[in-house]
Formats: sequence, C-alpha cells, structure tokens
Amino acid sequence: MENVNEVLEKFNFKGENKEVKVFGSGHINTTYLATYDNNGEELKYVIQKINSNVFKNIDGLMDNIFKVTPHLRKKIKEAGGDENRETLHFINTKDDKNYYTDENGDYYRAYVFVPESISYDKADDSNLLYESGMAFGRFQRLLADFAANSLYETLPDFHNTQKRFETEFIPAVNNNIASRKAECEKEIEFVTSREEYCSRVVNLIKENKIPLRVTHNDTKLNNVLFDENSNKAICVIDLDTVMPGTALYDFGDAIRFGTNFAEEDEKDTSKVGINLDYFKAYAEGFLSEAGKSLNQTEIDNLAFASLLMTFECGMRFLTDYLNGDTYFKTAYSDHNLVRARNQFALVADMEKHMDEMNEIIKNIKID
Ligand code: ADP
Ligand code: GN1
Ligand code: MG
Repeated sequence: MENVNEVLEKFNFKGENKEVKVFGSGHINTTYLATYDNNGEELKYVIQKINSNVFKNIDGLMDNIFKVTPHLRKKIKEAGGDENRETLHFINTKDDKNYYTDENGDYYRAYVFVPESISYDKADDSNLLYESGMAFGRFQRLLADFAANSLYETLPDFHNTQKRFETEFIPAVNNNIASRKAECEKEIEFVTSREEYCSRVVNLIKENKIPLRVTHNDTKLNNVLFDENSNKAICVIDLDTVMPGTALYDFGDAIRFGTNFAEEDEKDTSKVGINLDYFKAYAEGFLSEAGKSLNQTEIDNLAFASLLMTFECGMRFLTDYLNGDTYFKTAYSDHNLVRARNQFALVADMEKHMDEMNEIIKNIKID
C-alpha cells in the first residue's frame, strides 16, 4: 500500500494509528481510511492521494477547498446546523501546509471521517434521491454568495460538451492510439449522430440565457455522505471540481448516476434505464432547496441536461477507452467501454422518456 504509513506521520492527527486501508469507489483519487486510538476514543481520518495526472495545479485545487469549506461552515453554523458534520473538515500537515508532497512528487491531503456516515454507489429507495437532491441544492444555495472569481478553475471547460467532442473525442477516434477503434464503431456512431446535443447548453451560456454559478460539477450519489442510521444526507464530498458551472450540470450529472436502474458499469445493458420515480424524487429535493434561485430557462432544461450529462460521460469513457485508459481508474481491460455502453443505453432510454421527464419537472411546485 505504497508508503501510506509514512504519509500518515506527516499530518496533525490525534492519537495512535491502529489501522489503515484502501477505501471508497471514486474513479480519480486513491482514498484511504485510517483509524486512530486517542486515549480510548476511536477517531477516523480519510487520506487521499490526489490524482496529479488529472489535476495539474494542486495549490489552486487545495486553495479552493480551503476557501469553500470555511464559507460553508460559517453558513451552516448561522443556520443552526452542525458545521462539523455538514461540511468536510480538512487537516493540515505538521508543518502547517494544506497538503503533503512525498519524495516521489505524489500529493496527499487529509480530512476527518464523518462518524456514522456512509456513501452509496447505487440507491435502493427514492428517499436517497430526494435527500441527495436536497444536499446538492443546498450546497449550491450556500455558495450563492461566494465570490466565484476567487476560485481557481481546476479543470477548465469540464462540462463544455462541445469542446470535449471536438478536442478530445474526435482526435481520440482519428488517432486511434490504442488500436481499439474497430471494436467500438457502433458506439462512435452513437456519439457522432448526436453531435447536435453538445452545443445546446454551451449556447445557452453564451447567449446569457443561463448564469454561471459556483457549482459542484461532480454530483454522483457517492459524493454525498448519509447518516448510516437515519439515511438523511449529511454533507457533500469530493470538492475537487467546485468551480463556476451551471445548475444544469449539477442536476444532470446526479440524475445520470443516481436514477440508473443499474450501476454505471453494469455489463448487461438490458438492465439499464431511468427510474422515473427516482428522477422525480431527486428533482423535488433539488428544487426545494435551489428552485427559487433558478430562472425559467434553467428549469426548462433540467430534463435535457440529464440526458446531456449522461451523453457527455459516456463520450468521456469512450474517449478514454480509445486513448488506452489514461484518465479513469479501471478494474479490467474493457471497463471504460462497458461504462460507455452503459451510459449510451441510458441516453437511449432517456430519449424515449424525455416528454415524461419534462412533465415531471413542470408539475413540481417551486415555492
Ligand atoms: P474521488 O475523486 O476518487 O471520487 P472522493 O473524495 O469522492 O474521491 O472519495 C472517494 C470515495 O470514498 C467516495 O465516493 C466515498 O465512497 C468514499 N468516501 C470519501 N470520504 C468519505 C467519508 N468521509 N465517509 C464515507 N465515505 C467516504
Ligand atoms: C469521476 O471522482 P469521481 O469518481 O467522483 C469524474 C466525473 C465523472 C465520474 C464518472 C474529476 O468522478 O467527472 O462523471 O467519474 N471526476 C473527474 O463516474 O473527472
Ligand atoms: Mg468521488
């Protein structure tokens, strides 16, 4: 497990280390859970090796997190919430830095594990969707008065679908670096025949029809912590992509992941589809917190954004497959292709249900 024990010693943790193990199911960073004994009291910390292949400016990224989390803490406290539980609490190194660089040039950061919390890779009831919708809606609301221009853009054009199509997907197809193109002709055709989707939200931004806000940009269900006893959402995690974005990205990406009948890498695509009850539950939760701040164009595009974020993610998995798996962590050789096929099956199902999805949004009262 690399040199994680050495890494632990660099941080200001309380007590004596008892155990450390690999943890979580994110596709980007490597996450460890360390248990400490502090004079009989059990304390847990999360340590993450930040993926520096993905994130090029670690100072900028950590600076964002150390700006955003105190803001959230203050707002949560003012509203009478529990600021220690409802936002992440990062720990500095012993020499007072917000991350540690080891001799290999790898970067690590640490935060307190929220006691009695759990995250889900797949929902088993609509309440989890309602709760996560509230959590991300609230997150956006609490950051509405945060100066967006003080944030470093950790991954520029992260959800610019048009740019991803033109500058990443098409070159990946043309270059065919990993010689995998022949086995994904059908999937390539799926994307190219839907190119028109890519510019729709980008154009709404350009035309000033929807505003940029401070958003999370990676609103997967497993980026929300739940109370393991009550299943109430506690807080939003994975803050690496908090930067200016649109409400549509946050809504759409959550629907992509949380409402799929199957997990994101289910191979049997006949199991993939959108659970409309979950869609309704998430929309109700999200709009109960963020609804009042959205304009009509944003509301009118929530259903389409769900399809777009699913399409974009499928295209990113396919791009990575064509490039030889250099971005997302994979567990087996065609993992990214399996993920792409899964996302495209979900896109196709959303296309069938788009009218119902729009109708569900229309019928939600925002007050
Ligand atoms: P990544 O960028 O790799 O997705 P995350 O910050 O999302 O990194 O952490 C990876 C995973 O670890 C999460 O999806 C979640 O499953 C788990 N995780 C992280 N922090 C906690 C925590 N405090 N409590 C429970 N699970 C956590
Ligand atoms: C990655 O880090 P994680 O696993 O929460 C990715 C998201 C994708 C998602 C697909 C920084 O999210 O954009 O939607 O995988 N994060 C980054 O599951 O690229
Ligand atoms: Mg994550």
